[in-house]
Amino acid sequence: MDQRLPFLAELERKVLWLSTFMIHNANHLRASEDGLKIGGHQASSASLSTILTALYFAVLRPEDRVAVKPHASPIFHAIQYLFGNQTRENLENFRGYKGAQSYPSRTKDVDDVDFSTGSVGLGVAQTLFASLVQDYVKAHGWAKDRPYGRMIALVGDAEMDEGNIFEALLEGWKQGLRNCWWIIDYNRQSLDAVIREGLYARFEAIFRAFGWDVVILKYGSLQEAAFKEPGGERLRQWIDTAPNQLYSALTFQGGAAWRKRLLDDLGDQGDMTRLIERRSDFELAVLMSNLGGHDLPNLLRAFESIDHDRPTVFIAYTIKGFTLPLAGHKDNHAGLLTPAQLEGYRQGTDVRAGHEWDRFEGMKVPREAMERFLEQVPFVAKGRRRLSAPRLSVPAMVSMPHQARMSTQQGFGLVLNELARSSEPIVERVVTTSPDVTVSTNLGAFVNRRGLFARQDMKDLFKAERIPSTFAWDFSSKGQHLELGIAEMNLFILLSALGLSHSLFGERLIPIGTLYDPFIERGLDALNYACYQDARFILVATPSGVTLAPEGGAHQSIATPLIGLAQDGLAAFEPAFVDELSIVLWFALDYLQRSGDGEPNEKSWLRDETGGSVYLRLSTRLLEQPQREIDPSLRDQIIDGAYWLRKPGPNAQVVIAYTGAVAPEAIEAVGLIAEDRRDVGLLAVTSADRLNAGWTAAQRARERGLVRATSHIERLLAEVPAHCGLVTVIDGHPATLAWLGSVMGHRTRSLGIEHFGQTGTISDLYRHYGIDAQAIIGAAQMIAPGRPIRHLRAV
Ligand SMILES: Cc1ncc(C[n+]2csc(CCOP(=O)(O)OP(=O)(O)O)c2C)c(N)n1
Ligand SMILES: [Mg+2]
Repeated sequence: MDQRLPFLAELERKVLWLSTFMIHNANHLRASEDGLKIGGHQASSASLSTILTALYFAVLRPEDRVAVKPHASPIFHAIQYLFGNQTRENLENFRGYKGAQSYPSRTKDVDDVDFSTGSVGLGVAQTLFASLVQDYVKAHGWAKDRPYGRMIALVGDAEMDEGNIFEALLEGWKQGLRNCWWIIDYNRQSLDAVIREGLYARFEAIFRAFGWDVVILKYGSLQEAAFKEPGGERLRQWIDTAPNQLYSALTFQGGAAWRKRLLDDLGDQGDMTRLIERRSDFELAVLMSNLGGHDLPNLLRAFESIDHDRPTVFIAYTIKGFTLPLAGHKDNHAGLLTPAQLEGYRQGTDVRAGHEWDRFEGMKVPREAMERFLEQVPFVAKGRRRLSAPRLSVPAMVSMPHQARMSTQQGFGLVLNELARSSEPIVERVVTTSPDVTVSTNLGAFVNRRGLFARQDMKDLFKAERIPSTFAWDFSSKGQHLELGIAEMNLFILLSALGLSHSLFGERLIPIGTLYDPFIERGLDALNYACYQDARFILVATPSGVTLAPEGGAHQSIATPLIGLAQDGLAAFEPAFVDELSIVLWFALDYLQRSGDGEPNEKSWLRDETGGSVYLRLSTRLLEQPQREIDPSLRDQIIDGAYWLRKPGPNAQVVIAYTGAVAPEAIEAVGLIAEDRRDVGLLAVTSADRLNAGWTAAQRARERGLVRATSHIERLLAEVPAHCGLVTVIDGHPATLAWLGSVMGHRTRSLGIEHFGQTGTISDLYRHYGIDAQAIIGAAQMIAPGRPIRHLRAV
């Protein structure tokens, strides 16, 4: 017999108890103070107790990386507690302030979480992309002495409804995915319901179609033994054809119900009846719940017999609420044990009152032996699993593109082309990717120089055939561009995996992803999770707003500047000019590598030492570029979020603040307004996000007693007289800049886009939506009353 089994059986009992008690404690003891029940997913956790026990205490290796189904968080924390990686205080404070998190969290939990989960489907796909990143890192000759890890996801069966999983599957197939395991917790229950009959067969067909190996873990070893008894084959047939609802209901009802039903259906006064009668009610219940996903010997055999790197899915039959009184009940998702049930459970598992949290309490294996076993578990044998990589130095800036008329999108392509030509070490680490918009977002030049990545070389056939093309796209293992199909969810999940490479694989990458700005919303949840996990990347979104005019009304983006403002972990910029863009890109190369302690910068009040990801909202509109030298002070202001393009005089009546591609309209309006209003100012806002963050932080600091704390926008607007009106304008939702009026209390009118869908030229659309020079002048007239502004045309 496998020597590990007695230990694993005890550990499974233990993690089940601890996770159940943890949830009970959070609900009945802690939350009762506030009179609220916070739920806790006891049933979801129990469903994975056997599989997680087998994985963490036997199968996993330190180099493996795991995404644990969100609702198995209590089991995960209990396992880490037994390893000594999680504290008792955190378990007692499960779901509480700074306690163990409701869903495993890389950033908020202390216990070695590889991927944050919570929004179902994302963690699953993340393992697939992490495996592609592992291949990328290895193919480039990095992480040489680190063995290949398996990227493993524990997947809820209802989680498989999420479309992003299928988008990822297709991409994985294209990229030659390997070293990836998905283990489907086939408990046949979702949150609301019991799932459709025969779903496993659909899963099986889908995975096989994408080139995966499929392992179905249906029966446990007790069941397999029973099938060999006389009459056993009929039992197997009964199990195979029993409807999911019935199986769940009988599981919930227990041994006596099983006996009645089986005898009614199968009783033959012969072999079959004897097979049933030989067992007590308890034994019968144990037999019928001994499914493949609850059988340690079978699980170990299944996992440990995989001797190849092909992607493999395990469909493991389990019971939601395994061994608990709420097992199998269709309403059990948020179900909790009653205090009386918990008391019964405590006694049944040999835990003394007052010793509920003790690590070795009630274990049938001697403590020393168990301690030795735990020390030798391969997964924890090498200590800390989370890795790090040194920062790459950012060289002095390459020369800035200088053409008289350029768009920021063009400028981006030119800067990246310059970067691609450079031999600086950091450029080796740049990896670009795009969901089928590489060319239309101007990444083409970079890709021409640096090539596409594939594990196997593939020549550009057009080039070989001497057919002229702007793009020479050879694939090789040294290429630096990852070509993606059109799925923005995949883009963000890949960026998340690339942007965690330093932590997952100990090798730093500088990921740059491009897409059309409106399609950020298509993948927004994945972007949100990427940021939540603290993945580091540069996101370049172009074209944007209504300025992409002839591209089509359906492609216009309105809300993205607000996403930039609100998204935690993402610094958003919308430069108008290419010199600003170059400066921001250079800043981003460094910013995304930072991981300081989060103390705010005393000048900007931004937490710049902490670092984060960067979002650039760009445009295809050609603008006259300013001919100017950028001194260090202007450079800092561009990065901090705003600077005066025209400083308001002491008697200013109007200030125009603009962001992005509407710069010419703002500049024109200021010129025309200036004939009839005094000392007009023009504020260029390069990052509403950072200006706003600095302002909020400075206010908070003052409220805490740092009376001199002043943010960048406060310093800028301090020069504007109190009676002056403010007109803000952006090709995006007006609320992006509307808050500027609250900084010093200036009366403010905010122009922007609230509706979308109209096609036309830029000037048609700016007029239609009210962000042209005339609209700015009209707003100025109203907000800064005085003699009529002559250039305001009567409408
Ligand atoms: C994107 C998203 N939508 C909805 C939810 C709410 N939710 C949490 S669990 C769940 C169903 C879980 O079913 P399954 O994946 O089968 O896991 P089980 O509860 O059976 O363990 C749902 C809908 C969520 N967490 N994420
Ligand atoms: Mg389920």
